[in-house]
Order: sequence, then structure tokens, then C-alpha cells
Amino acid sequence: MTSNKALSDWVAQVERHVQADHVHWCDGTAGEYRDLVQQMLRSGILHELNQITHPHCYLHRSNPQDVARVEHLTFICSRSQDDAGPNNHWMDPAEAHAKIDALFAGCMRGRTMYVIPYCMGPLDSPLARCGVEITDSPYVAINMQIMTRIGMPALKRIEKESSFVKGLHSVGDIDPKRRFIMHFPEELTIKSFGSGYGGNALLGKKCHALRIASWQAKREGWLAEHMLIVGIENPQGEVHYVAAAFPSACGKTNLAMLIPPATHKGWKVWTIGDDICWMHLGKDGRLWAMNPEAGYFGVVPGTNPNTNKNAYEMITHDTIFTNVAVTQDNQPWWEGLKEGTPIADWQGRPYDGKHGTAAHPNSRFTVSASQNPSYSPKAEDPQGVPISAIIFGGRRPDTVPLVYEARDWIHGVLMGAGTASETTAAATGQVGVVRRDPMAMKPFCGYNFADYWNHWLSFPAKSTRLPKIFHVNWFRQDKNGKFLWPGFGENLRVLRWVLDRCNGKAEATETPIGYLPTTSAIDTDGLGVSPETMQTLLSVDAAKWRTEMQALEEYFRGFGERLPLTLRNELQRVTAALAN
Ligand code: OXD
Ligand code: MN
Repeated sequence: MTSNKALSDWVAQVERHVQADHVHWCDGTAGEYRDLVQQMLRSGILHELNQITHPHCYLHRSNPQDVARVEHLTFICSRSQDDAGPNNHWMDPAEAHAKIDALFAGCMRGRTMYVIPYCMGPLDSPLARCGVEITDSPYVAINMQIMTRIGMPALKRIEKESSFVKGLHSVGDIDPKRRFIMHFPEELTIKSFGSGYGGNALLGKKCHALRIASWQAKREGWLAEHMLIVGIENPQGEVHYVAAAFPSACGKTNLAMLIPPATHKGWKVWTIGDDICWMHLGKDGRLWAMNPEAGYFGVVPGTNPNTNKNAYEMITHDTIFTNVAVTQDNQPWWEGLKEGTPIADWQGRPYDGKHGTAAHPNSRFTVSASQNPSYSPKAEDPQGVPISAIIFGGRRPDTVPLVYEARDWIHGVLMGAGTASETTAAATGQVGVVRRDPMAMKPFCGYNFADYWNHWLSFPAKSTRLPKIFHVNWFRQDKNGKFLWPGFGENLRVLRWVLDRCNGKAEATETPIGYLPTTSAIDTDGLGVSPETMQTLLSVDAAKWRTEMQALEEYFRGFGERLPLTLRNELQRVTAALAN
């Protein structure tokens, strides 16, 4: 099937080990997609949804024990434990291979083994990287077809370049006790067993494009980040690009597809990507960003015409839904849809409204980016787009202002490293506790955070044209738990201030934590947010911030001597400023 010996040898060796009944090389054609869907409809892996209201939409109900990423079972298996760092679970590579290879032995007996050559990024982009995923899940195969560029063109590129990331996946028996997601960065290898959930099983996404790629990026001088990328067009027709990192399920997909409010005639937001961003320094010294993915694996609950009209429309056809509920006439349903009534929950049980949610809180849609009405033609540009601003954000009910700007890049790295957020349903574990999530990369950085921050800190020596860095918090609440900022489309008002700062136009006040907008600098015309609320949103409580800095210092201590001195000094500088 391929002229690349390393690839054919690897596939043959895996085939012998897993003892698959058949081997199917995915060609990535529409016919192949249709055939796989038909086969899964017959076997019950997929269920047809209402084909009149939702043409070519299907529902997958996953095993109830397999609905999210499993961070406690995700390992970075670098040769040295210190290279993985305290931010990762580590296992010795030899031990890890032995453990997981034992699970793979004979695991595909009676099954088909799909070989999926894929490319992360536009096929003609020098910044794109290829991989091959072997899986026994046809659900994974069709999701990979939507999320990446699979098939013959990717295979041709692999044959030309002779370099690719190896990903081996089996759903096994979906037993959480026999589940591991293992990464071997030095071997450019991923092995994932026992889960069919997107983040654990679509190996091009979190495993390759973040964990393995972040490791490669460090070695090669670029950045692989958990960021959305958007282009913001002003009424003069100028487009500026922003990359923004938020922890899982903090509204990245909504922000990436933002529709300007009615008050903002002539503004337009273009989506480049909603989850992952690869950035390279251009010859001009600017950071150029590319989205390695070709589709969206988005959180469904909350999607409606007010929160995300683009997503709402794009998932009315040619979409795979995972773990949503259904209505009497077999339409997909989820909390926050604001229409229809569910009669069966995400597990297919009759729904009476009394026992939990109808859709799983982490139910997902998989859809091609080409269906997004705001998809930017620049998303296919092989060179990517130049980034004006980098934004970090988290879900913080208090302390953290709506928006503030770093003094310089080094301060920005501290700001990113200090990002924390309330946990959500995208990963298993307790929901709603604040945890440190530096650069929103806690679950995704494939190496020691101390080295990662060092890598970030290396950029000012290489360029004087780096983007400005900001931090936002859309989730500030009042005493009664009510959100103070309306969010969604209105976030454009904050992005406008960000871009005006980049263009030297907007007003700001210097504070110990960075530059904050003056109370009138953010346009609140027609918004209905009072000046007092704006003041709360834009205030810095020094006592709370001292506690915040202490918590960060404590967190940093976990990285010992490896923590960059520059970062330690920067933290001390901010702490000292807060003491005055
Ligand atoms: C995702 C996540 O699915 O971050 O994008 O969990
Ligand atoms: Mn994500």
C-alpha cells in the first residue's frame, strides 16, 4: 500500500501483534466515509438522526464510562522523568511499552484495522506535519476524516518526507481499568488503549498536535499551543489576527465563531481555528499562526442561535453528534438549545427531566470547518496568518479583571503561566474547582512546564516584533453568582480594546498586575452594563492579588531549580509592586 518502508514495516508489525482480521487503508474519499457510516448504522455504533431536519447527521452513544479525556491515565514517557516534569504523569518508556503492548496483543481479532495517514495543517504548508493513526474504531476513522486531512494526499507527503508520527489506538473493551494514553515524544509515538473518546482516541488532535508537537516545537523553535485563532475585521476592512488560550470548555469555539452584536455594524470575525494553534516566527519577525485541524470537535450544550449562531447552523447537516439526547421526532437535543423536548437521554434511556441532564455535559459535535459560515479563507494559507495579540483566559468567578495587558513579553509569560480556571466536564474529575492551567496547556504540554516557559522566554531574543500579550476573564460573578459581563458576541468590545492597544490607540492605566483599560476605554454603548459594574470588572484588589501571587509562587516551587530565573524574578517584581 505504500512505498515508505518504515511505514509498511510498522503496519505489518502492528498487524501481527494485534491480529486484525482485515486491514483497511483509508483513502479519505467521500465514498469511504459513506460506506463506514452505513456499516456503523448496521452495527449500531451510529444511529440515524432525523434526515429531513438534519441531513447526514448521526448520533453516537459512547460507553457511559468513556465520555471525557482521562488525565490520570495519560502519560508522557520520555526517557528522563525530569523532561516530563511535575505537570505530567510519567512512566519509563520500556515499562510503558511493555504494559500497553500486552493490552494490544491480539486485541483486534475479529476486527478491522484502519490505517489512517493524516496531515495536520494544509497539505501544501511547510508548517504542516503528518502522522499515521492505526485504529480498530470506524467511529475514530470518520472523525479523523473530518478533523484532519486524511488519505492519499497525506500518504504522498509522508512518502516524500519520510517522517511521520506513529499513533496506535484500540478501543479494547472500553474498560477504564485497562485504559492508557501514552506518549513517547523521543520516538514520535503515541499508544492509546481502552477509550473511544475524541481527546483520547483521535490521535491527531491533543496527542499529536499538542503533546508531541509541543515537544517538537521546543526542539525546533516554534510553539504548539491550545489556542483558537480569529481574524477581526473592522469596518475599514482591515483584518487583525488574535490567538487565544482558554482551558477546555471555556467558550473557545464560541469566541472563534463570534458574531458581532447589532451595535457593531461593519465588523466581522473570521475563524481560523477553535482549539489548536501552531506558531512560527516569520522572516519579518512576526509570529505566524496556523490551525493544524480541519474540523471542530466542539462542546454541544449551550449552543443556540444567541450563543453561537454559526455553530448552531453548521451542525444542522453533515455532523456526527456524540452523547446528545433526542426528541420525539429524532432530532438531536441538548441543554441550552432553547427549543424542542428530549424524550431519550444521551444513553438512550427515556428522559423524564428528573434525573440529571438529557445530553451529557461533555457531549460533542464533529463537523468540518468548511461548514462554518465564518471560516476564513486564510485558514488554508500555507504560511498561516500574522498574530497581533496573544490572549490568555480562564474561568474565574472573582479576583481576575475582565481584561488586562502585560507590560512586555516576559510579564506576558508570567501571566500565561499564572492562568487558572474552574474545571469543567471536558475531563473526568471534579467540576468547578479552580486549578492552575498554565497557558491552558496543563493537560497538553508534552514536557516539563519549566522548560516550556523557558522556551516561551527565548522569543524576545529572536524578534522585536512579537505580539502583545493580554489576559481576559469573561466569567466574573457578583455576590449572587450572576455573571457581570454578558460575554458571547459582546466580547468583541474587549477584543477591540486589545487591538486598539496593539495599534497604540486605546487608553490604559498602569497597575501592579499590568495595564488595565480606563473605565471609559471599553465601548459600552448599548450594552446595558452600568459604570459601577465596569468598575468592578476592571478593578484590582491588591490583597486578593497578593494571595494569587503567593499561590503561584507555591505552584512554581514544584518545578524546583528548573524554573527559569527570569520567571521567578518577574513574579517577585509583580509581588513587590502589589506590596506598595
Ligand atoms: C477539547 C478539550 O476537547 O480541550 O478541545 O478538552
Ligand atoms: Mn481543547
